[in-house]
Amino acid sequence: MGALTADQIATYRERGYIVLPHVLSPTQLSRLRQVLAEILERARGLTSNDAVFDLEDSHRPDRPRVRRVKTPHKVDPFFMELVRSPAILEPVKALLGPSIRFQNSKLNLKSAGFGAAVEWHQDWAYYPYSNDDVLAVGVLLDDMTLDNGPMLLLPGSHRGPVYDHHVAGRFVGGFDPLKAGLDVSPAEPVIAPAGSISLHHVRLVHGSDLNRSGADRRFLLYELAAGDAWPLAGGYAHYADWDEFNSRLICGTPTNMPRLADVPVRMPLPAALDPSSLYQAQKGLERRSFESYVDPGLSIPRPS
Ligand SMILES: O=C(O)CCC(=O)C(=O)O
Repeated sequence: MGALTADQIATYRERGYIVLPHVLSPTQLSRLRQVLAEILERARGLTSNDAVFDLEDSHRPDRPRVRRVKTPHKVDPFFMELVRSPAILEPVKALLGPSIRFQNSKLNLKSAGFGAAVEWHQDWAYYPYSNDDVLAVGVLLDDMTLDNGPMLLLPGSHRGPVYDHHVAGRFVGGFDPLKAGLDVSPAEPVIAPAGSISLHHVRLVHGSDLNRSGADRRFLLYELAAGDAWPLAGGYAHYADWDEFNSRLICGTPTNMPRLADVPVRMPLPAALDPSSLYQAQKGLERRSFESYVDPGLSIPRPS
């Protein structure tokens, strides 16, 4: 028996995602939280985004508000150790095959009371490949509940079109479902306890609301691709040479024969005005589907 049942694999193919409860051991979960707490210590006093931290718009140096830790795997080796652990890697192999290429990691903090929304998007719009055996693993550091801005996934949308994530011809990393004529009301929230993981297909439409609750919703994401999926665009399409490209394989064997599939592709070009994070790129959207946090200290009227 593999890491996933035939039913789980069929559900992933049909709906575009699965959620596996209680995948991390208590030791892995507490280590992850501890490593994150150590990283966040470094955000004190920051005045603007840097290579590691993406800050909430309401951040102040005396009241640090980090929205995302960018590329946490470059900050602490524990993140690569975790993605290589059988608890995470085996389910991924069951869906993508024996060779897996690591693309990137990111950690969305979505803190209690103000953690920012993520507008509707498809990861595929940011990084198309030669085939779509590409997915994101989400690792829940906290319980994800209905009121702390859970990730919302639109079942089956990974088998549909790639929506236009451009405004006035420029990539903005999100789209307006109203304008696209897409009904997102059937989207389902990931509701699961801390230590669970989600696996969602790269073409699946997803987003998440502002965290209005009193509980943090910290969520680590790993972007992973089948070894024969070739990156077409985005920062990860650039590699120095053969060795550097293959150093990203976390299991399996290198191939120089990309598998080409009949997949819809729209390049994320011209690049977003600020491509430093999804949150910054999505500022280019004409209309937001989710509310933004308004600092009560600044007397700006809340949108109705
Ligand atoms: O944090 C979330 O709810 C969604 C994250 C996501 O889709 C992303 O960061 O690309």
